[in-house]
Amino acid sequence: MSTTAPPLPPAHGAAATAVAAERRWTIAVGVIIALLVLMMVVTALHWASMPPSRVETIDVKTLHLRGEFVENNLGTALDPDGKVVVRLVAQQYSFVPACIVVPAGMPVTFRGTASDAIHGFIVGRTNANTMLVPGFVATFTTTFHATGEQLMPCHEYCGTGHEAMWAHVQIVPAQDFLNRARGGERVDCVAR
Ligand SMILES: [Cu+2]
Repeated sequence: MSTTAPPLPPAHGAAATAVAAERRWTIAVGVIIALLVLMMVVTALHWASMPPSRVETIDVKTLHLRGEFVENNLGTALDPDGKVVVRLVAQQYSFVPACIVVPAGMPVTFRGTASDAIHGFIVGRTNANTMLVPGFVATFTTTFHATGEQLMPCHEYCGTGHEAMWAHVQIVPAQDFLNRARGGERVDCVAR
């Protein structure tokens, strides 16, 4: 013997309310998806029509063999046109050079790249701050006003040794720097 529960009476009012609510949510979600797709299309078209103005690439595989970032060209140079240029390479888990010398009160251009993973640095509490991405050269120019020593930590997580990845920056009086760099050699403060 089996007992079958009598069918529930059709709840017309409740069902209609549920269907109407579902329809409203369907429309709301559809509008949100359409907006997101529109954002992607507009952004893609904008980037396609206005690519970044200056992207400088470099071959990671030959970084240490030839070109601007060979080891004996790293450090701070006084270029023939009087520009001060710091060239550095970031690698797991150090910066080369590990101690950088810059003059106070003069524009200093940093040119850096990475040889393995994405790194980055910030110099103390100054606005010198960039990412270093393998295959690309990061460049910015800044002026340090106060002399003294600043810490320069890696600020992009780059692996298990990340927290030990530091360099030091010595900001020296401009005349001291010019005296050391005038001969064309690369200046740094790495203990040898
Ligand atoms: Cu790093």
